[in-house]
Amino acid sequence: MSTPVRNPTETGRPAGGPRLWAPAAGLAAGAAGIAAGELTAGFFSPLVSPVTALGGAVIDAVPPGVKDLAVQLFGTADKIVLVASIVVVAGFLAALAGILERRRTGFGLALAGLAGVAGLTAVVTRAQASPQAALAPIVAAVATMLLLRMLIRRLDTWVPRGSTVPVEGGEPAPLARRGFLNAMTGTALAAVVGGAVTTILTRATAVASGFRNSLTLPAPATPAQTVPAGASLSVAGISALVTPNAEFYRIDTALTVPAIDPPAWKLKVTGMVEHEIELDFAELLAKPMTERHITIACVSNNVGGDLIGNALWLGWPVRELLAMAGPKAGADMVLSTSNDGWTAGTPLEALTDDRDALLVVGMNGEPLPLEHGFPVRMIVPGLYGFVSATKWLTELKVTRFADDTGYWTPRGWSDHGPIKTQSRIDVPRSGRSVQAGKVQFGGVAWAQHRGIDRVELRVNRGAWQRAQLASAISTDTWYQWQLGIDLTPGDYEVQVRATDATGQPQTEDKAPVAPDGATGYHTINVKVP
Ligand SMILES: Nc1nc2c(c(=O)[nH]1)N[C@H]1C(S)=C(S)[C@@H](COP(=O)(O)O)O[C@H]1N2
Ligand SMILES: [Mo]
Repeated sequence: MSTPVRNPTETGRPAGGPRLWAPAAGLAAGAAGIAAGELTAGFFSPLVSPVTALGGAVIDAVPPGVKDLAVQLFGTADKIVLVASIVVVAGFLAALAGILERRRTGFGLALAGLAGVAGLTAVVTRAQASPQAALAPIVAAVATMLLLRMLIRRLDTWVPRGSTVPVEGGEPAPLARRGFLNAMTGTALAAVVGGAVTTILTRATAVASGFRNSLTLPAPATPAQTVPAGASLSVAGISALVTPNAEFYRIDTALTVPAIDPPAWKLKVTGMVEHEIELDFAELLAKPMTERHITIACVSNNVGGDLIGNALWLGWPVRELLAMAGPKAGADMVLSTSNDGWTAGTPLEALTDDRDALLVVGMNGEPLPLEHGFPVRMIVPGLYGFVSATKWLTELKVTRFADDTGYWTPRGWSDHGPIKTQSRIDVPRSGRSVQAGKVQFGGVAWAQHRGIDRVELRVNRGAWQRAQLASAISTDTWYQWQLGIDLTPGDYEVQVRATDATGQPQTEDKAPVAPDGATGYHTINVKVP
């Protein structure tokens, strides 16, 4: 009998604590280790922690179909679901490490080490990673390994109640058991406290909120067009003409909202230019600002969907910055890069022609909200967000479509993304019962940078009936429309179509969102009892 604790007791059970404590020890060690890692990240690299870096790597790696499905299934909760899945997988691996380490010293440690290498790889390959970001996964792995070894050692020397087998080091059995349980409690407590402190600390966003709150926006040199009195129709339940910031849709691949200190912000203009430029935030704010209502839309917006919004944007025209840089002949694209590494490829022409493509600092009279790109984003009238609306903007590279591609293009989306003419019925909601008589229909239609000529509705595939079209703010925004239709009891299918100002009606042909935007008529069903 060389190591008494490893030998069977008289009852035939292996010495040491009950089986179940091994995965529990693994879980506690893993949780405390990850908490230590996240805490380290909170201090040294709030934007890139092991957990969020792994999440980001998953987001970048999953095939486009899956990402689509996830967005549709979970809506904006998809990121929470992703982090939760990472936690579940980590928990499973930690429990496994506990079991392995109990079986054989070093096996569980090896698994923890491997997980640490995965975390380290994810962290150092993130665009926002600073050298010190590598510290967090190392701390997480080392802490997990030390705690795991300590807990399993105590578990090994824990002699079951009533057993007569002597324990290693001669500790009396009850003491050994208490020792293990105390160590477990301590480890679990450390995990909880570490987790809580991290949540408070890594509110780097809270820090950025501070910068944002203390910011005063300059007055526009070119104020927004006045909104015509007839632009807002009084139809209950119709989309507001201007979408409040809190209700504005949000789409991005960022697990953690980049928190950028405006004094540290810089925009670089690089690539095929006569002069490279570096612009800081104070310089940008000093430029003559333009204010414009512009409706932006996501290419992932399904027919009838809500990934679209209209806001009053304040910014400096991109064309003026590009004119200073002097694009070279042959360039046809500007690759804009976000602080988190995301990129969009925009036709150079859309940024140099007379449309007001803006380097935006203000949204609806406030500094940009953090999740909408603070401190600076790009907004380009007429183009879907994935090829133009880069948030947390840091670089504009003048280049060619033949040489560079934006984030989504190799993932199954188009390289160009002009917004397609679309219309939506906001009221009544599909599936609702409405009272017989004149039924009030209302909604929005858009064909950015071309404008809307007319909106029509048809009931049960009958003749198209022209709706009342509200006055436009500009061709770059959506238009409200309304129509009262007499309905007697029955079931109805109602469809809407818009025709843009060039005379082109939207197509009835159904197309999915990928690769360049959904088409087809928004169709709703109403019942008149
Ligand atoms: N940095 C960054 N910018 C981004 C994205 C992103 O994933 N990362 N998504 C784009 C897409 S697809 C859209 S539709 C718009 C959405 O802007 P919003 O979230 O302010 O509505 O942002 C664009 N800008
Ligand atoms: Mo999008």
